[in-house]
Amino acid sequence: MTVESTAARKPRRSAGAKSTAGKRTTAKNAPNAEPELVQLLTPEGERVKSTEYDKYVVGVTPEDLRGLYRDMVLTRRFDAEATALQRQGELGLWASLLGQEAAQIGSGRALRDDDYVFPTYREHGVAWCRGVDPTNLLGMFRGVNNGGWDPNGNNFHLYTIVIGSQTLHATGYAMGITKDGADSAVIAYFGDGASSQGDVAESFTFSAVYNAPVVFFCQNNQWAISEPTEKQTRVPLYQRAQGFGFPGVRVDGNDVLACLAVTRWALERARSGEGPTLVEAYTYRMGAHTTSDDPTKYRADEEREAWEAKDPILRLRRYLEVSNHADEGFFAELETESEALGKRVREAVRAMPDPDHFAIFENVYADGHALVDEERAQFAAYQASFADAEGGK
Ligand SMILES: Cc1ncc(C[n+]2csc(CCOP(=O)(O)OP(=O)(O)O)c2C)c(N)n1
Repeated sequence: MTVESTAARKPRRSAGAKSTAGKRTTAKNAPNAEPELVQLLTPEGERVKSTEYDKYVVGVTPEDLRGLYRDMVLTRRFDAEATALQRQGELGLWASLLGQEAAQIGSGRALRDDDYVFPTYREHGVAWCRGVDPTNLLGMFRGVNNGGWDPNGNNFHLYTIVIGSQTLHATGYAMGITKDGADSAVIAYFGDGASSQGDVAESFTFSAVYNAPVVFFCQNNQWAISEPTEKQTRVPLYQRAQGFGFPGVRVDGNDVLACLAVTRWALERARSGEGPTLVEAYTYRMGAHTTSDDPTKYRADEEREAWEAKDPILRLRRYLEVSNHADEGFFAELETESEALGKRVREAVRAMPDPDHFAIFENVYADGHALVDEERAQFAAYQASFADAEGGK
């Protein structure tokens, strides 16, 4: 059974949301821009028809939808556990994906096993879709491994913190796929802030010129730490693609079904030799940039509250309920599964060794380096300065 549209009545739109079928609005910072938003599920959980993108989700069954919901719920549960573990001193840092579950699960579930993913440091939902065990991600944030998984095991590259650099790696990998004559594709994740990096512009140029099978998936979560998107661009980000010679589209990043459809479309283009696509998933970082950040210093509570009304999990739940695709038993079982995941992750992290504070100085240069030696000595002296505070331990 396939999923029917429940939008026999005219779709309602929430404040700020613009569907492709609806009225165009002009971004206040971009006089000539007319941003459109691909949306298949409204924040109220109503199915919106799309002449262009419905065909990419036509085979999505109620079971598939429950699967997408489960992915998002478990990812959010895992993410909440990781934030708590950082607060308890078990992790050095955590970069929460709260609010971005639909963008990541929708795009992640559009991929084939032989496709290759280049993530940033926030793609926990995509890692989940690729089968990377969540505890492996946490080992890196605890400082006890240098990545924690074999990139080739799941075709999921290591987390990349050098902003935007992975788009170049993705482009090179995609060019290699073409040379191999394969029909797999590459997806590169990056943020709105990264879009200002030269690396991203270079990867757009190369991928366009070489017709590389790569999907640039930009999660515009509105903030690059404390910098708002209007400080990154004068035009909607997806429109940048046009200048490089390939299509760009803005999708409602809190709508998992639309993210699935749009990513499938972009991957299909890549596979069929049509080259790169820029997908701008318009979403919101509901939490802090990382656990080292305090967003109350630079953004208003009302902004977050407005986005909470567009919560990606809530909207799919509403759709599942109204269309009778999931019953109370399903939600209850998922709750139990979520708690079990939290417990498993918690126990696994607590069982991990403490990080070796000096490991950071290793593997920088094969033969060592005077500057690294100096820094190591400085750090040793700094640590020794706490000896008294710890009772001479
Ligand atoms: C090349 C480089 N410059 C600066 C930084 C510091 N930095 C870390 S995250 C970040 C903001 C990234 O914002 P965005 O690309 O929007 O992604 P988000 O964190 O919002 O997901 C910056 C500037 C870095 N890691 N790498």
